[in-house]
This record gives sequence, C-alpha cells and structure tokens, in this order.
Amino acid sequence: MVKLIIDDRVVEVPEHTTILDAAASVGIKIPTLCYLRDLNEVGACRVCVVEVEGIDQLVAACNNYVLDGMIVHTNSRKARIARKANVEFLLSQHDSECTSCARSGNCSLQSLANDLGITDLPYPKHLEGFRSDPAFPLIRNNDKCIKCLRCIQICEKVQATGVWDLTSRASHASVNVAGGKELSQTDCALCGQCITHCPTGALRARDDTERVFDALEDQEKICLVQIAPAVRTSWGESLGLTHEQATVERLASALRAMGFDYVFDTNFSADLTIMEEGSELLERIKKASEPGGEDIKFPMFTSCCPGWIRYVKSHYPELLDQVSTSKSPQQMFGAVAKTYYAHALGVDPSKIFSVSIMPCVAKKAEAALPTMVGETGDPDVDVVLTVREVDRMIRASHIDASALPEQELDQPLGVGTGAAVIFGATGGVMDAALRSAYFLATGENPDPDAFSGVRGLDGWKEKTFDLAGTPLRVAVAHGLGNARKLIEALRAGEVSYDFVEIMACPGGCVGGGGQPIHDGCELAGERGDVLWGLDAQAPIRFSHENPSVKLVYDDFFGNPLSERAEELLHTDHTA
Ligand code: HC0
Ligand code: SF4
Repeated sequence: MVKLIIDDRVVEVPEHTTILDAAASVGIKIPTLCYLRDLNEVGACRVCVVEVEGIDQLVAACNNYVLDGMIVHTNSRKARIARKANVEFLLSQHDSECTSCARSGNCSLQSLANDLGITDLPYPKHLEGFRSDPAFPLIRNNDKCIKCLRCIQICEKVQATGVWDLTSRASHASVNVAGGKELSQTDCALCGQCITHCPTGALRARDDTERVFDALEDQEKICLVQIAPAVRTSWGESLGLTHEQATVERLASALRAMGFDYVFDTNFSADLTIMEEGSELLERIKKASEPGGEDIKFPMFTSCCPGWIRYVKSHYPELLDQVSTSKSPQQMFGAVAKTYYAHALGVDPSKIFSVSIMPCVAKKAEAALPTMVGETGDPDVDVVLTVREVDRMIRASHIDASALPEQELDQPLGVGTGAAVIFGATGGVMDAALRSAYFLATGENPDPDAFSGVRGLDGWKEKTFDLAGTPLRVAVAHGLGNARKLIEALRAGEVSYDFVEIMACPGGCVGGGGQPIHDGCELAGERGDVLWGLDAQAPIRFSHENPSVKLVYDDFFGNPLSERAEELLHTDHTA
C-alpha cells in the first residue's frame, strides 16, 4: 500500500494507483476531459493537472501514479489557474455556439468552462471550418473537436476500425478521417461509439426529427412506429425518469400524444427473426449432413446488427455467405408493416409512414439500403430515430412523460416475448434462437434459462449445448474488436463453431451509439440487466409461442422460409 496526503487528507491506496483514482477514493473529484479508463489515459487535455509538493511542474492526475509520502494539492491557486488557462486555450479553437449544438446541456467542455468561471476569452478564435457531409448518418464538426483523442482510441482499439487519425502536430494538430478520405468512403461501421464517447458536440448523428414531425402533421399519412428492445432501458434517462417510470407502455403514451396512429414493438419482429433464423440454422445443419453438403460452411453468423454487417462487408467480404440471410427485426417489421398490415388496414402501402426508434446509428443506413424497399421502391422503414432524437421530440412537443399513464401497445404487431426483449443485450439473440431451435428440433420446449451460459459482459463467450443429441458449438462476441479476434481465431483454425452472434456495440444494443450519452459512464451492463429482468417476468418466453407471430404465419407467410417469407424477410447482404 502507498500512503500520501491529498488536500490535507491522509489517503492509503494500492501501488500503481493514479492520483486521479487515489483522490476519487476519498471523494475528491478532479475534473477530466480526455480521460477514459483503460483506453485514453494520455493526459492530452491537461485539465486534471494537480500540484505535487517538491515538483516544479504540475502533473496530470490521470496518468501519474501515487508515491509514498506524496503531498498533492488538487485545487491550489497554481493548479486552478493552469486548469483554467488550458480550458481557455481549448475554447480559443472551439466553435462555442452552444445554443445550436446537439450536445448543449450535455457537454463536458461546456460544464467545465462554466465550473471554472470562464466568462470571457482572453485569446482570439482560430477555427478550422471543416464539416463532414451532413447527409451521412455520422457527422463531424472539427471546430467542436478538443483533440482529446477518444474517438481515435475507441474506433481503433475497441472497434478495430481505425477511421480517425491525428493529422499534423503541435498547434496545427487536428483529428480527422485517416488518409484524408471522405467519411462516407471509409470502412466506418456506423456503430456510433465515437459519438457516445465524444465529450463535446464534435461528433453527432444526423437529425431526422423534422421528417417525422412533417409526416405526423400530414393528414394523408398513417404514422406507425416500432420501438426496439433496448430503447425501453434508456429512453427516460435524459428526461429524468427512473427505470420503473420509463416503461415501454409510458413511451407508447408519449408517442400517441405526439400524434402516432399506431405504436408497435420491434420485439414482435425479433420473434419473427428467431423463427426465420432458427429455421435457417437447422436447415443448414441438415443440408450439411446430406450428400453434397460439404460445401456448406460454418459457423453461421447472426445478421441483425447493421454495424456488424457493415464491418463484415468491408473487412471480411468472403464471410458474407455465412451470414444469415434473415433481415434484421427492424427491416422485417418494415416489410410486414407495408404488406400484411397495410392489407389488414385496407390501405395502399404508400399511405403508411413507418418510423423506428433505435439505440443505433447504423440502423439509419440499413433502412436506406436499396434492397430494403417494397414493390414500388419506397423504403420499408421511412425514418430511423435514435433514442436521443425521440427524447428531443418528446421535449419539443412539450410532453411531460412522467405525468402520462401507461398504455398498451397496439395489436397485433405490438406483441413480443421475453425471448425478443433480450435481443438488446449481448448473448440475447443466441439465447432466444437456441430456445426456439431446441423446440423446432425436438417439438418440446427447453427450460427457458437452459442457455444462460451465453449471457454476461465477457467480450467473447463460447459454449457447447446439446440440441436433440447433436452438440451445437456457439459463440457470442460484442464490440467489433472482439469480433475481429474471434474471426481471426476461426481463420487460424484455433476455434470452430456452428453458430455465432455478433453485436457491434459493447454490451449489445443497450450500449448502442444512438443511446443517451453520459460522459465517462458505461451503462450497458445496467441497461442489459433491465432486459434480462423483463425476460424473466415475461408471460411468454419463447418466440415460437408469440401469438402475433403465429397469426402472421397463418394468415400471410405460411411457414418460416416459405417463398413469401424468403421474398420479404430475407436478403443476400449484397447491397
Ligand atoms: Fe437492436 Fe435489433 S436488438 S439490432 O440491438 O436483432 O438497434 O434494441 O432493434 O433490428 O430486435 C438495435 C436493439 C434492435 C434489430 C431487434 C436485432
Ligand atoms: Fe469508428 Fe464506429 Fe465512429 Fe465509425 S461510428 S468512426 S466505426 S467508432
């Protein structure tokens, strides 16, 4: 143990503890901007500087370890003045139009400048003027970048993608797209992790809320909305609601108050996905054991995460024929809404305006794929809103969600099972798929918790389950860096699996790039627990028992993998 004094308090901590953590252990919060635990401990912003007796220069608290007998002053005059000057330098290169910034009120630079009492800037402004393409779902404004390097680290180390780089050095240093490319021409997976880890408004998602407001006002349109599984864990966070208040039923109320005609659940189509994907897996296994089946390659990969699909297309295109052809639940929902449901309502599909609320940025690009359209060429999903956008719409509509009653979702596309709701947490798609694959293979339900071995936040999990006498080797990875490790191990012959679930974002959709932002705080684990809790309490925990899914098969698709199902619910991922 190391004993030191911080701000006149005796502190005892293990060796190799940073000054930042030692101070935090006794409740002293040293401000930071660039710091991200284990990922970005570079001391670039110099905001966490503290004074250490006997050392002339101030030291960064985030990447200097404590020493026995050290005497630290975290807020001495010298430290305070330097911290303030460092933030003033950052502001001299910053577009401080806070009122028109997507992160206004949720920006670490804005809060810090305010906390430090910066009301006037002693330096002239130098702005770069660089803005990326406003039509692409991910948008960069370099004049809001503080060169903290977090986006570089998260994209390279966690997401194995390396879109960003530091260009030039010293006072000309700038973070930009590596290789000078247009952002839309890079391998960006659109996972949005650089957005949720940016301390300011330098990175944001495209805002599509006006298109939805316009449609809601259009008397000719029938506006329906689907709510993704992970949205119910997070939509209330920026509205000051507790998890208990922020139920999907209360969100349904808010959406109806905003003018939506029908509020449905992506859980419905997550159950539909399980029927199609589970049947596809069993079909592949069966075909592989038949003569000529040696060409069928394993593992089969899940296809529901569009960040993963973008990644596999750009990094491992040779694996595309091993990715399930099932469309994602978002897109299955869109296809059902503009065919089966339009018919049920007796309206032309062009009258339907279909919105989805997702914790995801890549879903915006998925909905715009040329393959995700109906017969007339109209998109199956017209607009994808992130959770941040829908929260903005609720505020802009002056809706006090906490005062609204809970309301049931609409029938029949508002019905989902416990197996569907866990899609939003890593391991959930696999767990749900195995529950129904077991039923499809044996005609009997397994214990709904029989496949719980794939749950949890380990980056790469593997298990072998017995499926009607056949051992099924499965793996689950979340975060594209973990996906890359898994694929490289497969290629090297170090592992082999039958079925693999991959989600681009750490923790799965609960940690998605379209979720509310809490700087420096990872909430994926907590939000995931909400989903596992909803599953445990659900009256139905098997996708094949979803009455609406049964209805849609009986009335419209016939069976999983039928001709109509193949046409509307599957894709070859070539677009
Ligand atoms: Fe997800 Fe999905 S689980 S990708 O994370 O499969 O975004 O929540 O909606 O489509 O269902 C996101 C979340 C979805 C889809 C579902 C899948
Ligand atoms: Fe990298 Fe994801 Fe950001 Fe794209 S969205 S630049 S892949 S972190």
